[in-house]
Amino acid sequence: MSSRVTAVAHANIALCKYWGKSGPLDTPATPSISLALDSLTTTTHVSRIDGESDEVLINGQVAEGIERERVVRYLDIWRSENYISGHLRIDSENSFPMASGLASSSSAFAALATALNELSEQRISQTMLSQLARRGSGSAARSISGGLSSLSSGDNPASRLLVPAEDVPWGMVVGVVDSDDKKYSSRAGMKLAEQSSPYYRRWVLQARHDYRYMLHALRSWDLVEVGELAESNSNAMHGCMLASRPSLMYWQAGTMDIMHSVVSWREEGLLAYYTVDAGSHVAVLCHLDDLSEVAERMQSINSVVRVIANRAAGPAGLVACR
Ligand code: 2P0
Repeated sequence: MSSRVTAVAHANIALCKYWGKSGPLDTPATPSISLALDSLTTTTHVSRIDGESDEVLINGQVAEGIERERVVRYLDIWRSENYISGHLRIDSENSFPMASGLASSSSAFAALATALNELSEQRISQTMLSQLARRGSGSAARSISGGLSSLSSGDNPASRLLVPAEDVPWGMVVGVVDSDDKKYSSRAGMKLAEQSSPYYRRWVLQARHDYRYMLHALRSWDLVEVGELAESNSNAMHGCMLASRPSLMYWQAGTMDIMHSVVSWREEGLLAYYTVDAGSHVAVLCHLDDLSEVAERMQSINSVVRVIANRAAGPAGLVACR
């Protein structure tokens, strides 16, 4: 029986966004499709401890308050299913900024679920593991399978691998802009949008429509079609967010700088398309051959504080057990 397990998972950025959830199993209201990114990783060590409570470390700091609660509540789900027992020490490190719209919870909960699965010795199927990762964070379900993955809406969905990382001819350059931690978590933001945005129902319909077209566009590897759809899907989600009361305005001035720049690069012939999650940073989809060009251009935008170029990443996995 392993007493210490280490797992790694990659964050993913959605081309068709998941925004809206309902019910005790956090069922997604919209189906989504995402790309896992190889430079955005979470490495999580999990070990058994004798203490009275769980210990949670994030990026070398003892986690407190809501951050700790979220992890402990997640461990409680595994304990309530009798997959694990007793208390654990969770030590998690991210290679990139957290709580800022870079999908850190996707890699965090995918790495944690993968480590817990090994520790539990339950031999949980990939489908069930993805469902369990989703209970920690909706987008984490897609980081279990990596590459280009989909997550449907409806009852208790699991992710489905559409295209493995090695077959994806595209990458994403992330432009990090100056911003505080976001005011609304995705969970709180989704609830606010559902309760107050006049466009929420329209967004859900549009997202379902975009998802079907995206699956179709991916079959022909048409970056123009995929990119245009990804951009308009992101804009539609932000339209719904912006119209919430109070407004969910995740964008900063730097976010707008990047979006405008990407549109002008396209006018110059560079195929690049932006997408923005529930935060201020921007991910730009492009051909792998254009990855360095896009990264260089991104670097030259004044409001960009960090540039992270990514190829597609594989599934979550174990790196060590003892
Ligand atoms: C996505 N997002 O499809 C969308 C786009 C944010 C915008 O999934 O509350 O981190 O942790 O379950 O899964 C963010 O939501 O939310 C998300 P929680 P999650 O990637």
